[in-house]
Amino acid sequence: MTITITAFERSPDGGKGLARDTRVRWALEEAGQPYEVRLVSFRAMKEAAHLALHPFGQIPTFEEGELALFETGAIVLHIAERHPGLFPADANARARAVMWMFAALNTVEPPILEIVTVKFVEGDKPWKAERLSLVEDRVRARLTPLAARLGDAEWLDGGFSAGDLLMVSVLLRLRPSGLLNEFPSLAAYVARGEARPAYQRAFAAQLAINAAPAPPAPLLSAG
Ligand SMILES: N[C@@H](CCC(=O)N[C@@H](CS)C(=O)NCC(=O)O)C(=O)O
Repeated sequence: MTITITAFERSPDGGKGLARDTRVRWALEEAGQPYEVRLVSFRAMKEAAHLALHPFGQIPTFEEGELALFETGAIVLHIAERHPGLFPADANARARAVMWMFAALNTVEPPILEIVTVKFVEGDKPWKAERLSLVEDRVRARLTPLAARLGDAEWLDGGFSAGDLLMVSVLLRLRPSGLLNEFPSLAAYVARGEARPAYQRAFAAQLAINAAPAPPAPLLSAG
């Protein structure tokens, strides 16, 4: 059955791979599953056809036969459960991989997203610098124990898993802030994730769309 995901017609990040379709592409590449992509504009994301798939009008979505999913974590979990490559065989190790998926999305990502909010939504506020400093400290408070737990290990719990896929994806969002470089072991962990051939294929696929020249603006009628 064909797998179809949705992605931005043109990602606001210009192809840095930070839009969440990259996480789903990466999971599908790790699992060796071919997929098709339906590109959606910001306007189309809020229209009925897309809202039927995603009640919040966002990307990514995942369709396979009768099944339609939204929420990146649920999509990656589904792919990991159905195909080899993202979950260990041992049931307890699998439960820990799921734990790291939740930790990435639920505990580490929220303060990281706050940095994006301060910079791009609240950038004109007089208190921006003060709030940014507070939020950056909240991020450090997550990265310090994460780095301690990772230690010298290659991945969070034995072999690479869907937990690492989401944790690396979440940490990648920090790169523009420079905060990741304060934690060299985490920066190296992210680099290991990015070096995986499956990540490289996922990144290249989204870049091919987002780095392509923009279509010409429609000509206005002179009449
Ligand atoms: N919790 C959702 C978040 C989805 C999300 O924020 N998607 C962004 C792109 S990465 C989006 O569609 N933004 C446009 C919008 O919210 O209008 C998930 O993990 O899938």
